[in-house]
Amino acid sequence: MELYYSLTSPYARIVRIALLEKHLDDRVTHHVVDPWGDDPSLMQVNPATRVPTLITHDGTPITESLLMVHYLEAVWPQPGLIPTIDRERTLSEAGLAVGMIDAAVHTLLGRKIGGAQFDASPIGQRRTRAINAALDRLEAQSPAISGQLGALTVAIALDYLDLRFPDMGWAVTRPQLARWHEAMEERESLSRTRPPRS
Ligand SMILES: N[C@@H](CCC(=O)N[C@@H](CS)C(=O)NCC(=O)O)C(=O)O
Repeated sequence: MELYYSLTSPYARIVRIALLEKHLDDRVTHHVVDPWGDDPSLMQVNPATRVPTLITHDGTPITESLLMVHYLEAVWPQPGLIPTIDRERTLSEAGLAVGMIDAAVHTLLGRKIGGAQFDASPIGQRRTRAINAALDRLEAQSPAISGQLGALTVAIALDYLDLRFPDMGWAVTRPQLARWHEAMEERESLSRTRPPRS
């Protein structure tokens, strides 16, 4: 398999972590690319020029991080990221986390296009509200510390907030979630894929 990714993309990190958790990482050729730099090799495999993009053993490109997780789970079910017994819960947590990531990425893009006033616009406020509502829900009920898709994706989303919105201070009013996050960070797949702070 081949994986196109950037070191800071939270979507790509979902797949990188899935590969590590499933002990598949050494079967993958890594291509670190800048998705915003119109890298020709990325454009060739993914018309959307986005990371992550996974090329399967038979040369088929798969885009969309959660579809890649679906593929990996189907072909290499063990160890499972979405165990049958916890399927609903872990999918629900993963969806909540991806919603936070989407809102955060959208906010950054909005600021790039419209400047800092994006945050005060109706759509900017909607995105901020989405992040805070998800954080509040997670404070009320954090996932179990585990290698399941939900917990891993929530940790990725919180790391991304810390990376891109360091002054946000989400942890101050959400002590339980902050403690959960700290404990999750010890997991090897998370520490090995931590985004560089640049
Ligand atoms: N829904 C996609 C989102 C992928 C995505 O937006 N990746 C960003 C990097 S974080 C990207 O490649 N952006 C470049 C662009 O939008 O042109 C997924 O889950 O894989």
